[in-house]
Amino acid sequence: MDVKRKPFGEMDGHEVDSYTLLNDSGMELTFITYGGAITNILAPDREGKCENVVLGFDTLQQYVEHEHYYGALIGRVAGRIGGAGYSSNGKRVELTVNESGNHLHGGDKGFNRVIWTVEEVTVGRDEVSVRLFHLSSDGEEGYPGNVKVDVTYTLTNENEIMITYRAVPDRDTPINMTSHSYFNLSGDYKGDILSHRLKMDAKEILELSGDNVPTGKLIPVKGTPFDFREGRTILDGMKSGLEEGYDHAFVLNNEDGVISLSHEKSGRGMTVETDQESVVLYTGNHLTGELLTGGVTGRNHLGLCLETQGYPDAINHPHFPSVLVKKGEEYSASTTYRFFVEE
Ligand code: FUC
Repeated sequence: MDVKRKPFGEMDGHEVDSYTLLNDSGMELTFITYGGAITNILAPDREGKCENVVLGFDTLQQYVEHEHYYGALIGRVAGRIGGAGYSSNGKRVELTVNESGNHLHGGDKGFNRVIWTVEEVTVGRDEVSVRLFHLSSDGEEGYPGNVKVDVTYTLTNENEIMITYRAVPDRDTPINMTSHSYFNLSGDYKGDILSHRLKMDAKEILELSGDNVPTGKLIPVKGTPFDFREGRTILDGMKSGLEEGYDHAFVLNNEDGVISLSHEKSGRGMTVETDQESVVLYTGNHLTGELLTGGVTGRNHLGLCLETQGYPDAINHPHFPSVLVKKGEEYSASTTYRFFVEE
């Protein structure tokens, strides 16, 4: 077990570092302090070959310029907030508008665009972890209150990656964080994600309006392209009536909140376990041709995101589980990704 730090670049006079967490069987997790973005995850295939299973770039400049949130930490609030605002205690709070009249992924300068401070590096016998810190200030992107945010990346000898989020505001504010990695289990982007098989115990999705904002209604998945309860490939789901791909929040069944993604050819699999109420499945429907790690060009459906979180736009739907964190209270969330190989 080890953690290695390397300079990754410089932004506005601030150094950006990359940290690589290594376990004893060759698995690696690399992230950068800019956006806390995961740049690389090396995971073994059936033959034991470790290859990269997330989309990422080689340079800081690309991370600064692109618009797809590759691997980044998302906050204060993931997903869209309809009308870029909400009402709380009889007062209207206006947030930055950054997508067709709405607020997306924390605004123009969300948690994906700040340089996180490394607070603590821990190297244990069977796990290593790095804790990141960001002080989100009062009024940032319209949100009330200062928020002390920390995120810990942990890699274990069981080939698990754990992401834990904690945040304490000094005024009431919505907080709903996630991680925006685009997974591709084929290894070094040898294929797209259409052949990946996804299984999850989600009986409902959130209905969306034309601009992708939840309407407040839940729709049963039975008999729709959204039914992954028995497991199916992404292509199979899309062929059943969703040509463009997925960009939807699925309601997780808390008793068995395990999601499983696998890629038959390489034998790689990953389970995702979370304490969050929903997961946004985004199949990279609008990826553009940037040059990715290893010289591969980005394209649609080259990666898929499983963004575990509270319900998007919950702040505008009182019957959704609340994402409002009260002054002095602690927000916490945790998601574990366990990599395995199929025989
Ligand atoms: C996802 C989606 C969005 C968006 C973005 C890059 O979370 O919900 O539609 O395009 O990430």
